[in-house]
Amino acid sequence: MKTIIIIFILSFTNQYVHAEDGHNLWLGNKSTGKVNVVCTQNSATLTIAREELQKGWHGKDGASVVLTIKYDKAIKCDGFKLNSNGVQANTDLGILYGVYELLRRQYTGQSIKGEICNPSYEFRLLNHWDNLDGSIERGYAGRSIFWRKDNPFVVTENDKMLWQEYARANASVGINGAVLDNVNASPSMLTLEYLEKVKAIAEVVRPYGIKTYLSVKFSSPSLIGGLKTSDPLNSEVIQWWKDKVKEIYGRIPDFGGFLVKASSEGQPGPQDYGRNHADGANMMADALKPYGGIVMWRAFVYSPNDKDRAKQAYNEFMPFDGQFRDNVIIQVKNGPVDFQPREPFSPLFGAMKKTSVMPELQITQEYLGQSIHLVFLAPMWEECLQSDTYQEGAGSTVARCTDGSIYPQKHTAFAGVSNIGLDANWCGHTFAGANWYAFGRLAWNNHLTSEKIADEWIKLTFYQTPSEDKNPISFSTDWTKHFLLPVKHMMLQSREAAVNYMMPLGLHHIFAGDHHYGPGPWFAPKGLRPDWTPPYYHKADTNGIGFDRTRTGSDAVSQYHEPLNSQFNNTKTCPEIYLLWFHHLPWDYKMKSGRTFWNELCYHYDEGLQQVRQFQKVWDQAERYVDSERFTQIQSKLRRQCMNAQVWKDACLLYFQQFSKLPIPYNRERPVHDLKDLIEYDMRRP
Ligand code: GCW
Repeated sequence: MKTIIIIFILSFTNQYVHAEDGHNLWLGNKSTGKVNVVCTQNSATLTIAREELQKGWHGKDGASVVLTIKYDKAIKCDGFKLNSNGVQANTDLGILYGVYELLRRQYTGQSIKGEICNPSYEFRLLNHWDNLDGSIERGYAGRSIFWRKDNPFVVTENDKMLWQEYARANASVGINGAVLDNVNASPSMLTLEYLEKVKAIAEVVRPYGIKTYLSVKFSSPSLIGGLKTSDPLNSEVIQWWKDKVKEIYGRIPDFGGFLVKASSEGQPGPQDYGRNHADGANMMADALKPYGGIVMWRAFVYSPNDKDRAKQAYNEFMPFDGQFRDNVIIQVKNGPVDFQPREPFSPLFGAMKKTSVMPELQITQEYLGQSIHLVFLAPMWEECLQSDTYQEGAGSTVARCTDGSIYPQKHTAFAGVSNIGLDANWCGHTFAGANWYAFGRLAWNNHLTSEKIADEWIKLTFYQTPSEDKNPISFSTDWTKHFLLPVKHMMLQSREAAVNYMMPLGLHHIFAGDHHYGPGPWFAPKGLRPDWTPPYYHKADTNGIGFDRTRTGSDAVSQYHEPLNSQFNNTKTCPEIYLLWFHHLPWDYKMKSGRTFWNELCYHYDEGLQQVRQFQKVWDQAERYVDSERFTQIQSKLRRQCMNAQVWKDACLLYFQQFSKLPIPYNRERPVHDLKDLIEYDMRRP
């Protein structure tokens, strides 16, 4: 009887649908046939490659695949050569990446025609802002998968399984490193028991090619080493770091190196001892050098009394160009301020010509709706990577200035602040998984388009091969038309929608204090440092709005190479998306559309809200193609996103209207809230 009921239920279940909590990410697809894997060598990594082919094969049933490790100088690092019947690489890891690419192409219906795929960057890293008590700074998907408060040093089978799944997901998109702890680092990270735990993690993730790295606190020698100082030029301090590094490599022979946030937001650094960034970074680099380790030294620095925070990183780092050791990489956030919904690229890209420079992106959506809002970040990253710096003539994009195409930098790297936690679906929102995926894909190939990445991710994450399907995969017209295309369109619009309803036309950092989830353009408690308050950034008054960074203002424009310097400096040539970043404009300034600036601002806020309402419609129509668990979770998050977008629009327009004193254009929808209520309102409350 039981069997009959089950068969009855199964026969009525939609062919595309099965219960799914999102834990499988983009890797949930089972093979549709058998494959014979030929490989004469053996290693833990090659065993994984073999098993992945068997688990996920979607090629011809009974076909053979040959895995060949043979040196070819056209293949770089862990790159590979792909054929429909085999993968060739210089390393085992190259084979594994080739296998994942082969399976991805089979599954997403892309052709395979004997080509070489080399990674754009040598080091492709997640930065976990995980604290040793298990909390995660700016984490929105549960607690840390690496650290916990109770029984911190016990390693369970469950831990190992999770770390393995984590490593597999990373390897499948080419990520090859993980910084395991917060850049606001605890000195305890370097104590024996924690290092033992790092060793345990490293052992699990190693076969997948993931190297472990640690964020370290600059003052560790005095905090845990018993020294009187942490001065980087002090011989005892130098020796302390050498000994510590030796101790680490004794446990973790393939340890990757250190990430350092120094002299920034209260973190200690070389400047506390009258030294500079190069003194600090080089001292650590020398300790790591004998083992092949690197130092990623962050350029995220700014001071409370700065006239323009956006200028500080450039001002502080440019004088040291050429003075860093060759195993130091300066890690630069994509924009000059701080992971805002939209910023121009950081002027350090391309400007530091004699130093290795790496981009740092934020995958966790600190400033983009956290794990509630559906915002696909690839378009934002693509915008940054494809921005032309003009540093070595036209075509000197951020991508080419950082991946070794233009400058002969010794190391190339790409980092993303992770959005992963203990939530069943890893990232809190199913669509936030797309951002982890996109980060990895762009780290491997910084010329991929957002459209291609979204297309792949949707197919891998949502398409269930109907049981009667024989290979090769063919996506039904129905699924393509009613699911793939509208959902992809929604993803590709989602970042611009967020910019529209949060801070369009160059506005930035007008978030509620501290949590950065909702709007707070008014937020300016007495005594708080000005650069932590929105009025510092929007400068709204009765004359107008925006931060004057022109040559007669803070002159941040001059940190950009011509023709950008002049372009940004002039309101007529400055792209409208950056207008308030570079200019203080009168409310009646004439925009290209013919509208006044105030009216244009109202249009953008309203447009953002309408876009999210449209996303709801797209998603509700997708119901029959998605399992109910993921469908309802996303549906309910979209409802909150709509309510939040309304709050953003009302809060910002009503607040700025106090200065513009102009009506909201009568053909736009009216605010539905009162400003005074919104000032009291905490948008984090569901
Ligand atoms: O954006 C700010 C965040 C901090 C973060 C800092 C950084 C880890 O609000 O939470 O600290 O950037 O990047 O160091």
